[in-house]
Amino acid sequence: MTQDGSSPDQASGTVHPGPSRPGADELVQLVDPHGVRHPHGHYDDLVADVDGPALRKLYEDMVVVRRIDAEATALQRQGELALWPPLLGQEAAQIGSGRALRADDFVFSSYRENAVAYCRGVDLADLLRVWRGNASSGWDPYTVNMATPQVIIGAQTLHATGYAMGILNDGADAVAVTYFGDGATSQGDVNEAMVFAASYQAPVVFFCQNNHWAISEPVGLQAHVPIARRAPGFGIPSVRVDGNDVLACLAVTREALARARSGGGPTFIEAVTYRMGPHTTADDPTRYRDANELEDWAARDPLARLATLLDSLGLLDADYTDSVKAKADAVAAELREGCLSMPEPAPSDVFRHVYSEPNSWLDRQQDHYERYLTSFAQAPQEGSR
Ligand SMILES: Cc1ncc(C[n+]2csc(CCOP(=O)(O)OP(=O)(O)O)c2C)c(N)n1
Repeated sequence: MTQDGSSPDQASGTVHPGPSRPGADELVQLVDPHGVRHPHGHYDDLVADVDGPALRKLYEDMVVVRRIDAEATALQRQGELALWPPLLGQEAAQIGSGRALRADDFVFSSYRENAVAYCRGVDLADLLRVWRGNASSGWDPYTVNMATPQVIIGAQTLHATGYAMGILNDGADAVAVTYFGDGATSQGDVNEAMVFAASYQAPVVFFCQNNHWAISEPVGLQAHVPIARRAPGFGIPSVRVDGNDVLACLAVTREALARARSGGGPTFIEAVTYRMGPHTTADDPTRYRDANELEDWAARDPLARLATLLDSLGLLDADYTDSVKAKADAVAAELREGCLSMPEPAPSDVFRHVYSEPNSWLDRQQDHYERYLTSFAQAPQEGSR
């Protein structure tokens, strides 16, 4: 028997589930791509409290974060941001998991989890600060319990595991949650993080958004079996979930958090979703991606399916959709205003926040740099002689 009560099959490398837990290959789905809700023997209980108003709130969240994404993309196209990593298509994975978290849990994400940041209450302008080149980092992690975006692929999984080991030492019942992509699972860091998480039974949730592409590399190149199958090899129970089904993502994340809080250790979640936009605004996916594939996934759009479900429940009336649109427009306007009114940093600000305490070596560099900049003001202007 393994730690989660399942029996390992050495020949295939898979872990067969115990009687009540789904296996690593089952794609947990509560709402299908046509917006039809299906009963699930194990996961229904975990979302039994999600009534009509709660479903509407999840829909509103997804509409708002899609609008944030569109506005930030527009700002980049207008030259106001240097770069933007769109989350289009991944709203359900991020809102479903993000809304499962408690305020004292701590998130360690990569650069695409802007919807998770929205759930944590990150200030809208702070979402853009780093992409505008205005600051080397976005926000104070301790005010929202979310580290600033990690660009080094997979590094944040180690930070999360270390933080989770700290939670154990403190005797607290918070959980560290780390987000990363399918490509990141090829990194040593992610595998090392899983070894430590399993060894210490650390309260950490590994949330992998399998969006099918690591820039131009398709997931099949690196993963010949479902990614969720890897974690049991480290002794970590795993689950595959339909990443475009917000309710299912909420359910599996709640289960993983409950396991971690009650001393059950780490869980690996593979949310099977799709990046409908480019990797970043600097990328052109038409150079490597088949248009038919995009069309197939657009038919599984996470927002459209929840809208269909709400409609079938009589919860998608015009008053409601108008109010959701008004909220999304207001958030987008606030985002734009926050971006355009950001004070420009001074050149010497690049030396701030490098060390937490004064550092004479850095002070000397700053002094040299300031004298260098002053030299331009003192240099004779061309044509003045
Ligand atoms: C350690 C490291 N290697 C390479 C890169 C360059 N890089 C940036 S994004 C990316 C692909 C990441 O794909 P995935 O983990 O699937 O996440 P996604 O961007 O699809 O959300 C790579 C290789 C990097 N940032 N860090």
